[in-house]
Amino acid sequence: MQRLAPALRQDNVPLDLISLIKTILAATKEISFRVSQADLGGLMGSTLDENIQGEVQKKLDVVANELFKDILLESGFVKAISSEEEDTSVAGNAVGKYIVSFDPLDGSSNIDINSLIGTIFSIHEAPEHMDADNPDMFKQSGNRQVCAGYVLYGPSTMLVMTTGSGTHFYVLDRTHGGYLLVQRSVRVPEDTQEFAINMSNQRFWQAPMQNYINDLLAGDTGPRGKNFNMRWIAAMVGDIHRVLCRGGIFTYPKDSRKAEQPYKLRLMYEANPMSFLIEQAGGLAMTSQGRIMDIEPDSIHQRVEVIMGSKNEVEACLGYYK
Ligand code: AFP
Repeated sequence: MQRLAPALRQDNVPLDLISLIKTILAATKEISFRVSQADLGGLMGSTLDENIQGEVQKKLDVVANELFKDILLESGFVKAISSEEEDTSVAGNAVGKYIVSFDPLDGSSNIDINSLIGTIFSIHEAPEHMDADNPDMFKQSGNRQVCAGYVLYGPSTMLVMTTGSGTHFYVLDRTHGGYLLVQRSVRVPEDTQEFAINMSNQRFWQAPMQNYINDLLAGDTGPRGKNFNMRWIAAMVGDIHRVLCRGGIFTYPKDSRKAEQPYKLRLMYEANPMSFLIEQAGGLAMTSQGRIMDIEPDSIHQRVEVIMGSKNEVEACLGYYK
């Protein structure tokens, strides 16, 4: 099995980007170890603080965020970072070539139940004309990502990453301490009979999503003429990993629970990196209005509607919005 750096060189990834990716992965190995220690490391449970998103922070959220921040800012490769757990971007090396957005631990509500969690990251080139402390550097569309990926801290620790030459799977090999390539150019099946949505919010969705899900639930006697299965992991990393492995549609639609916040998922830390991975694997990553990666962001913590996965099923869902 191929090691990470040769696999990246095969895709013509520049050497400085390979070094940055290896820096990010060093942090994920440490987090993977801490996650595996669970209560033994005293890191279960919540802090008394809320993050900028208004969510109570788990102790592991804070530890993972600090680890990422320190290792990236000390690396010299990075002009600034932005994190789901930080109020605004944090400046690094004034002449660093890249900026990194990350969700240090996605699926925080799964931490205390020893269930799936992961780290999501997205890399853009840093605009040379902006100062390192200018958060506007991060207002770049997903189309301009040079790398995106996640690390899933599951029964095995897996890295799923793209640099624009397909989406590849790697597994952390604890015997030599590095990630090994296990599947190159993963493809999302175009058709599926599996959907992922938080059904408890059904009454808050817009009519098109209500109608689409009702038709899936009607099964083989309904308009879709086939039965659908449902899965919900409550961690986007887990749900998207399943979609990449065997197809499916994952959606977090617009809802009316909070008028001032109609969307749940974050563009920079969740939607854009997952869109890059899904599209590079032949799937679609959309809102009901267009491609997610075409969105020109207006703030670093922006939230967005998400409908992504198997191509034909995403198109079927979008048909309800026409
Ligand atoms: P946290 O990491 O902040 O817990 O959120 C996880 C997440 O943003 C995403 O990964 C899940 O798909 C979604 O929230 C789950 O949300 P529900 O609370 O609706 O299950």
